[in-house]
Amino acid sequence: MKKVLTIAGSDSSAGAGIQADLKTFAAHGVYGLSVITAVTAQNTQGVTAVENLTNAIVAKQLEAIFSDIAVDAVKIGMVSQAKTISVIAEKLTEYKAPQIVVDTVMVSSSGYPLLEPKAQQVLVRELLPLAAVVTPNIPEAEVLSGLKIRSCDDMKEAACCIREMGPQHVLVKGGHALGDPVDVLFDGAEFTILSGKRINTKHTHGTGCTLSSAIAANLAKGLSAAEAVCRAKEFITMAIEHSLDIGRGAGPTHHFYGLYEKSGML
Ligand code: PXL
Repeated sequence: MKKVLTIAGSDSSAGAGIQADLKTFAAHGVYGLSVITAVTAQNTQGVTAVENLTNAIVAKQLEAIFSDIAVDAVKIGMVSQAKTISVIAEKLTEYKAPQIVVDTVMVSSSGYPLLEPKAQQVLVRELLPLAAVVTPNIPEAEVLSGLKIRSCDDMKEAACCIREMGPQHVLVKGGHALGDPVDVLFDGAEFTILSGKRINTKHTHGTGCTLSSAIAANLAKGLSAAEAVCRAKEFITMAIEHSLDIGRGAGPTHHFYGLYEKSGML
């Protein structure tokens, strides 16, 4: 079995973060490993508190995994603090971690800040150069590129600008724009436009986490970046189409709908 590591925060409501990542890995038939960077207290209505773990325990978790297990791909999600980002970049370089997907988590969908302002530069300087794929949404792509994004051409320009920061592939996700969502993938030479149909649901908690984990799982299985991204988009589309009405706010997506359907469990 391929082994895929997520480095991210815990979401007590299990729709996003570590919990979404591990469900995504399980749904892809890869073995999921986790390094927890923070514990968030949250539900479908929002985040009420965040406690970051120490750099020492983050480093120890990474050492425990990499000293023993040959990891095939890594997904990095919420890492709030500058020093923790540096520790992660250092360890991933030391252990020559392959196929790194960076989800540039900045704020929760409910608006709670998940990246300290001064950590942003460190993310750009130390993590983006290690990335096989980076997956900013429109607001994150605007922050990273300094550009205002109003059109597909703007998304392409932002993708070019972010690629200059070192990642091999940039996926700018268009879900925050109005209308049917269009994502733009750039590999330094060609743009791939991935268009989808907007699904009418408020239950989209953890979609970014799920998509980036699905990309990492697909890379671990040996798919090219373009194929990994296309299949991951199909996976998140299925998971949103069958998202769950759990709690009073934005519910989670259904990571196992496809498997449950095939097995006759539904
Ligand atoms: O979707 C971004 C995100 C990532 N990681 C954790 C989160 C969230 C959003 O709530 O809680 C732990």
